[in-house]
Amino acid sequence: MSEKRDILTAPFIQEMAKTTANLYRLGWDERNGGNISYLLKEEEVTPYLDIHEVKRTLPTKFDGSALAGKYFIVTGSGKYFKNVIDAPSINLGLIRVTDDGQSVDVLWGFEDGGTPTSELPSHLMGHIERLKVDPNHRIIIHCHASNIIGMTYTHSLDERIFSKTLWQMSTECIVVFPEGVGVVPWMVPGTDAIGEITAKKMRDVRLVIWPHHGIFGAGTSMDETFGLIETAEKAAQIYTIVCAQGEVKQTITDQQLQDLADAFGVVPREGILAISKVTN
Ligand code: 2HA
Ligand code: ZN
Repeated sequence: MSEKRDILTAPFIQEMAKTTANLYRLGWDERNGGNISYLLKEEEVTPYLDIHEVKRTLPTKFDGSALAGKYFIVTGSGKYFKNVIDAPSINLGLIRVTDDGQSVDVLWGFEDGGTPTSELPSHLMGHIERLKVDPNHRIIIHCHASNIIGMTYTHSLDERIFSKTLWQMSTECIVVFPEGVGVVPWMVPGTDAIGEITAKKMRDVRLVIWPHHGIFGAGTSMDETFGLIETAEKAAQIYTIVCAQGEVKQTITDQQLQDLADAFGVVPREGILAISKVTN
């Protein structure tokens, strides 16, 4: 058997460590808040691990068979993002979904006996739905983005109205998430039920807001997914500033939002912009 490389030098571990540190630094993952899962290709794992060596098998409470055999590096339940960079093998774990989809095998990490994030159902169900619409999909990040959470107290939770406000708060938003955001009702986190509704939204959008809790973002790379959340959170921050400053005198108009979408070749989600389409 060939010599294995030190997994702590693996690009995916470095990405997890840097991303959790950045999210912590931004104040979006206090205490054990937030979780990340990153779909890995087998050929990314094999230079570092004997994939036949299963340390533990942990049951999941839902049918993950659509992900059978797939590998993920995930943050641990109850673990603090700020600690990942100093102790990856305790705070992260590399898991593989079993053939029957009822459990996950732990191949590396969670060295203090830990388990995957409490939001594993939402993550795995989200991966299942995103992979159906985007074969390059790989990442799901959940975090407690401060201004997005704030907005869920003061703004309508109608997802079309919410999406439009975010688009209006920063010119780049409609280009970065032309499909808008999804908003689910307030629900108990960590359950299959919130996982199901979040994943269902993810058929159409890559950002799903959990009112009074946080946000889920999905994407093909860590940069793209982080950037997506960052862009929405920045727009929410502008909303906070605008509300604090007082009366709104002007905004980006629906026609200007459509012009932006046209200029960047993206299609805004139907039913948000009030403009009459001119066809040539
Ligand atoms: O992992 O963020 O939603 C802690 C949480 C639960
Ligand atoms: Zn959370």
